[in-house]
Amino acid sequence: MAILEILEFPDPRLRTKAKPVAEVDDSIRTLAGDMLETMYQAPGIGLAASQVNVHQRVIVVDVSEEQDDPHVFINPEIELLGEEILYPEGCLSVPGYYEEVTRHNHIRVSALNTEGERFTLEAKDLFAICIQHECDHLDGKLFVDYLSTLKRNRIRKKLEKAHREAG
Ligand code: GNR
Ligand code: NI
Repeated sequence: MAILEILEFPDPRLRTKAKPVAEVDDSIRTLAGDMLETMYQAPGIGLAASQVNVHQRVIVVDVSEEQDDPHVFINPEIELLGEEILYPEGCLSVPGYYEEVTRHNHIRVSALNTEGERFTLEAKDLFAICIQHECDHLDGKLFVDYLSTLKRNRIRKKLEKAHREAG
């Protein structure tokens, strides 16, 4: 297992559109395991491969309090159900900022598991919100894209300054 480096906004690599996984093999299983370890140690409730500079369609999510309910979704496809809700989101690639974003409170996800088998599940509330957030990453989209240009630019400038000062 390994802790992977998380890219931070406005790194242009976060804008890469991830490619579908062609075959679920040991390299993908290792990636998923490393992503879970990286997510837990951050700590976060989700992580997309895009955030660790791997542009393949893999996400991991665990919204449990005890960090004992890991989910891996490979080539996820989501169907939006339920109603729109506002929820304050954060992102490991936008550290220190939380802003309200509109999401659906209920979704259906179809994906491959780490054995390469397709499965479907329904997710609600924070689990649903997190999966939508992670799927956005795979398309190069960040929660700050839903904010006003003014707010996004303020966050960008603060993070650029923090990155300069961190060397
Ligand atoms: O840890 C995270 N918390 C979070 C809170 C509200 C909505 C979405 C998230 S996902 C985020 C981890 C992350 O950046 N995943 O891409
Ligand atoms: Ni994120």
